[in-house]
Amino acid sequence: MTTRRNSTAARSAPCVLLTGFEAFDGAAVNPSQAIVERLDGRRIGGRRIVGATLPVAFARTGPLLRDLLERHRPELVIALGQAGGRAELSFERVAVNLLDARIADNDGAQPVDRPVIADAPAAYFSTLPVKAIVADLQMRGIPAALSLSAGSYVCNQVFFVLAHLLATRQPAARGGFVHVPWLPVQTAGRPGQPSMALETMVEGVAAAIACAASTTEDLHIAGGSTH
Ligand code: PCA
Repeated sequence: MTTRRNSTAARSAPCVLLTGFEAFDGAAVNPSQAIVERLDGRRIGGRRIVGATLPVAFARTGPLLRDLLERHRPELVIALGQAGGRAELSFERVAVNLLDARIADNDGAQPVDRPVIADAPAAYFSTLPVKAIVADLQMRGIPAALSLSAGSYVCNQVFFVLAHLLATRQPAARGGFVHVPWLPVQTAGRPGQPSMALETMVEGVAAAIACAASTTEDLHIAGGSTH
């Protein structure tokens, strides 16, 4: 009886959906998946974290994301992906309605110059308080930055589909996308390339969730991303 009451309470607690991606482009790991596995099931600021790993596959991510949103009805969604070569946790500001894949996805698909969703707007903004989050992380000593482009590959697709679904079906929920650097092990054969320890990324994403959950108005401070 108690167990049932507890589990019902657990299910009804406000939920944060946290997604990552499987490995792609011949890599053995994807840090975004490792972060999600570490935070799945945790509670942050009274919210239950529900983690999910998405395939790096243009045809499959949209329906999966839609199902996850319908099943969990999250109040907050943070989608993560790897951006090798970046040095900071990058809080993406703009999802663009464009696919232009530099390499094939894990299913062998390589769309070029196609919309993510035909007849949808050209772009959406993140509805996360990105400036407040970046300021909070920097104060904690965690490298964080704003970014104007999530690229035109599967990460941008997920960001755009997420933004479109939230705008059209779940407008009370907020969400956005964060690109994360390579793990140190991924730069072993890439001298001079930046990386970030998994612990630091987990701490940064957890702090970002807490900040987003408690901040409804973003800071109005100069940001001025150059990329
Ligand atoms: N990064 C890729 C797709 C999956 C991932 O982790 C991207 O930036 O589009």
